[in-house]
Amino acid sequence: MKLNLTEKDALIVVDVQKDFCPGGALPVPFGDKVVEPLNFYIKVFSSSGLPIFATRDWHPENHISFKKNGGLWPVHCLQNSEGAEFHDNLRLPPDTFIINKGDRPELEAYSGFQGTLLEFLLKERGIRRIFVGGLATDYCVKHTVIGGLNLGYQVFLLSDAVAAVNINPQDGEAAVLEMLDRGAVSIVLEDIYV
Ligand code: VGL
Ligand code: ZN
Repeated sequence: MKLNLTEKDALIVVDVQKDFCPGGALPVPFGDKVVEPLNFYIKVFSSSGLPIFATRDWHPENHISFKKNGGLWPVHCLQNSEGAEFHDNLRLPPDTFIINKGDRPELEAYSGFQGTLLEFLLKERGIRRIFVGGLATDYCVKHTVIGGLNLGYQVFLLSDAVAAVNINPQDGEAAVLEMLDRGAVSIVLEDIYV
């Protein structure tokens, strides 16, 4: 496939944070492997003058998703903690839009659209197609992709720049199939790199 980027396109980098990488509080296996391909996507979008959005999980201590509060997960991505920082090697330009999510204690918010200004900011810029990669395929990437599809965006899944938690071994693959089934299009860097 060969895709030409236009002014209606935006890159969305999902939750590439230290806590989701090896050594972090909720490590995604090989989570750090998305950094290098994402840096290429970032270069392509930024050199084309296209907007880049980076979501980050941004939880308060009393967040509902933590085991101690009845949820599924160990404490992770606490607001302003080191674990909530983006991976050190992720090269986001200074004009990246940072989207905090999961900052309300009672709301899970796997999707970058949930409880954030993401849709407003995309609309404001006339964005119609979003290119989504990051962590994790089976949670926040999946919900952000499906959220975008439900809002009417054309969604491209950056399949060479995602990694899955895989609590069950097939979760990542199942998530990809579900995204494709709902209308997302899977691409790799070579499909847009000129
Ligand atoms: C995520 C589990 C808990 C994610 C966030 O970013 O995919 N997963 N919080
Ligand atoms: Zn979380």
